[in-house]
Amino acid sequence: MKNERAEMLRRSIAAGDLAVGVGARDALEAKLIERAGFDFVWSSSLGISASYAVPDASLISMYQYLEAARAMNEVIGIPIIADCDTGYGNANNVAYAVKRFEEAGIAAISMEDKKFPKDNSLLAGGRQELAHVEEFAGKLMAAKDAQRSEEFIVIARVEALIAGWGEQEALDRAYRYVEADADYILIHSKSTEPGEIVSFVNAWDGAAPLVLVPTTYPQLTEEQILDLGKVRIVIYANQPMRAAVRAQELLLEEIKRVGGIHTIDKMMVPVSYIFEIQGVPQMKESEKKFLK
Ligand code: SPV
Ligand code: MG
Repeated sequence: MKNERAEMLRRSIAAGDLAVGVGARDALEAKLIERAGFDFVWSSSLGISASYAVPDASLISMYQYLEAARAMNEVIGIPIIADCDTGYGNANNVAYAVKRFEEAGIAAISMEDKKFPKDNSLLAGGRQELAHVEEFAGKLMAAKDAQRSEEFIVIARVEALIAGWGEQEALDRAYRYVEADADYILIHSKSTEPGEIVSFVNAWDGAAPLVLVPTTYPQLTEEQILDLGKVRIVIYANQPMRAAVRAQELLLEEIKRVGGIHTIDKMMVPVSYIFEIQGVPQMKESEKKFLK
């Protein structure tokens, strides 16, 4: 079995470029991200759980995350990095999840070294309990052992900075995860200044490329990230969802305020635009051939 989307992601990184992806909660958002020219989609646990309006705290099941990622994958041609939280349990759950995500054509999974059930990393006062290093290394080995194609990518996400355990702990964990065969290291930070991440990146001399999620330190531009030299993937994890919520609330307020929908045309795309994103033109083409 060949995983062509994983190969695509690997190729863009090998070329020395920065692969830039954006977080989606559903297939429509994934499609917009592809159309805007990004390299990959991040199927976000925050986004998918928010689409059910429940906390990002391991509440919905592996299958709900899988179905969301599968639906995205079916309508786009760029790779997906699936945010698989803590791997949904122990090494057995991880092996099972990797088989299902890879069968669905997903290019990569990212798994974080926290205890199940987890809290979102950016949640003020959230439970940020780290798993034992060896337990997590075992989960990474289980993931790599379960993948069927050579190309499939397993990203180890280090949460030591999020949990406040410091840079040395983060580095020690990241080196151990590379030994356990992780393909890339996602180093996450909730600092509102890029200093913490820049310091980690400068100290890192492991074999694996690094992945950043600059939600809380947006000052760090792609150009500056490329200059750091060791980062190959950047994920803008949740901006389309946050923009959509803002836009929808403004629209809903306006309808309430004026008592009708006669003032809101400029706040929306036309229905025909939605039809186009849904692939109606392609469906009509095939109707011509096949509807007798
Ligand atoms: C997500 O988008 O679900 C992530 C990134 O895991 S964060 O919200 O920063 O934890
Ligand atoms: Mg997540």
